[in-house]
Amino acid sequence: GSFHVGDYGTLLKRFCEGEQQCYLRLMEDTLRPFVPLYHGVVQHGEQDYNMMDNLLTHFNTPAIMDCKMGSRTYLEEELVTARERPQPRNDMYEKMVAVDPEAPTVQERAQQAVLKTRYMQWRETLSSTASLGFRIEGFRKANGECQTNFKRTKSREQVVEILFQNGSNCNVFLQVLADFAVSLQVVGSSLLFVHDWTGKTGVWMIDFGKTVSLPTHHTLDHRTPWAEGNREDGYLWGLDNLIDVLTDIFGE
Ligand code: 4IP
Ligand code: MN
Repeated sequence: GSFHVGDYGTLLKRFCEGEQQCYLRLMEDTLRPFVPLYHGVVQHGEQDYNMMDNLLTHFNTPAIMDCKMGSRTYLEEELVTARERPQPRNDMYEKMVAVDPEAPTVQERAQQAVLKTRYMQWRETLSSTASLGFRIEGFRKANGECQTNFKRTKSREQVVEILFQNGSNCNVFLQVLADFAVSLQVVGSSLLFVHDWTGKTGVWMIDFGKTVSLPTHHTLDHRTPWAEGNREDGYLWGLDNLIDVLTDIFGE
């Protein structure tokens, strides 16, 4: 895989330059408390890794949930590339038909391949990414049982059901979530929810491979719907909806 548990409570993640740049910036940002601390690049064999805190270190058999945030899960640059040098992918076609054999178009079927951006957009509309601005990617229960089959979890009711089943303690996250503020284009990033039986809890932003600085003077409100060129990521819209759903379940 792309992760290794490192020494002294660290985690090694396969090097990605964009992610390194993002972490370096985050370490100087008001968002610092909400991300794993970054410790630089280390080499292992031939491979470079970004080293960061392992968020699970101080938990005792934790329950974990990963919510991918935002209304868009790929970069606008990937759309440009897909138009200029399209590279249809068979692996993504296979992943698509495994979920819905009817999903590919006639042309995609003939090629047995789909463009990555098409696959990503399909995943967005199949799940709650397009309708709520976040989706549940997976969770691990305290007993070790993992569930990642949420590709079709789309409606608010379905999301509520899963959060309710899993989220014995999601209520404690409400305040932390409400304190968030975001100053980057945040694409494909997740919120990691962790809690354990001792009552310890945490929520962190993770996975910054597609989080990039904006061009000078370009700002986002993270709520305006995305249209090509505006770079909006729907992060705060999704966060609003997530907080809203959790408040419905656990708020007074
Ligand atoms: C995955 O699709 C996720 O969208 C990955 O995004 C994405 O990686 C993969 O693209 C894509 O195949 P499934 O979740 O449906 O399997 P993330 O890393 O945000 O989870 P990147 O980061 O590269 O967009 P490929 O190109 O790595 O296969
Ligand atoms: Mn990624």
